[in-house]
Amino acid sequence: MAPVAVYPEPTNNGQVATKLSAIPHASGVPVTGAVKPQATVEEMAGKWSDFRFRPIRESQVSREMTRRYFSDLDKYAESDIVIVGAGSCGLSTAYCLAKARPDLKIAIIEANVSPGGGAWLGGQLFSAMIMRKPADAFLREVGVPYEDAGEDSNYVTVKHAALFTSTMLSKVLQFPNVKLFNATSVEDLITRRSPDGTLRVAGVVTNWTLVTMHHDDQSCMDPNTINAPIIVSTTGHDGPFGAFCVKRMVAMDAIPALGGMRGLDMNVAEDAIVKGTREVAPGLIVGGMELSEVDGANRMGPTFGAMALSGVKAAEEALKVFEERREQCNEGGKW
Ligand code: 48N
Repeated sequence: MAPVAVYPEPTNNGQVATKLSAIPHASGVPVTGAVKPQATVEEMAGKWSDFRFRPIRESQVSREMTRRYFSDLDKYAESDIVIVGAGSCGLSTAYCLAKARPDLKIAIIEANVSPGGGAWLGGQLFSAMIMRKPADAFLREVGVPYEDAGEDSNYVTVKHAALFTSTMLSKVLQFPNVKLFNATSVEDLITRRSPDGTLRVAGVVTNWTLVTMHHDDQSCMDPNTINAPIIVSTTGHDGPFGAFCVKRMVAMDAIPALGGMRGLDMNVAEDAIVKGTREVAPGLIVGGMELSEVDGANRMGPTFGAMALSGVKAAEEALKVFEERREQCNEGGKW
């Protein structure tokens, strides 16, 4: 067998050169011949004694992963819209944007390895997710099954919050114009001064979250960047990672001091969050519970309809502003 260092680069689109197909199988029998028809699970049942995976070389796995990741980093280095935070609001924003504008490049930056934010469980770690009507319209749009106590009832119940979040993730990740960069934190914002002196947001500054968490105990670990004319920030209410972008804007004197999330009032909170979702500074749209920190809005506790519909509104605001920005972009078409 040739030394690994001379193994050929895979041809483009990931097809490996035929030479690799001569790698002797673990049993020493070279794997050759035409590709068999697609296997089925039924065929495998009960025949495990001669079961075998197709042979592979570890470098093929490494190259497939790294090639894709770095080509995505290259492609989304200039994005049309960046969504910070893949919680229920960020995911509904991404769904609405990607569906409405398949021509736009949409990057989602999520600090956790697991996207979904606080929407994997209902309140107090209970399973069921409650959404007040008319947010059931969003559930039907995305295809999340729910129980309705009848047309006179004021809410619907998704039997497990994870059913909502996993369905959202499945739909959002299938859009070809969406890229989720999870385990990745927004550590700062790219900003520009407009001629009139106002600060506008023109992208995000990112790093691996594990790096972000260790800036205080390691030597300098510089970040990466993504340029975009519109940032939709949905980083949740205050907490270790919460309300990141608006806190950063206050620190730069770009928006006034935060109002701070107020006490729980479901009826007041959800209307305020949906109606208040907007561009809080040039280039920065805020939705979901991060907005409660900006406006001093009440919290709603364990109802999620406002998160879904705030995402719908955030997408609408982003597309409105995106078209306006097109005129304001510099000669290079860059904001
Ligand atoms: O789920 P969250 O926290 O935020 P939302 O606004 O999508 O949904 C909020 C909702 O879950 C509630 O809090 C409910 C309705 N309760 C209300 C109440 O009264 O208690 O998702 C935010 C996401 C998380 O996944 C974070 O990991 C992520 O944003 N995130 C970040 N990602 C990248 N860079 C950052 N700097 C960052 N900060 C937060």
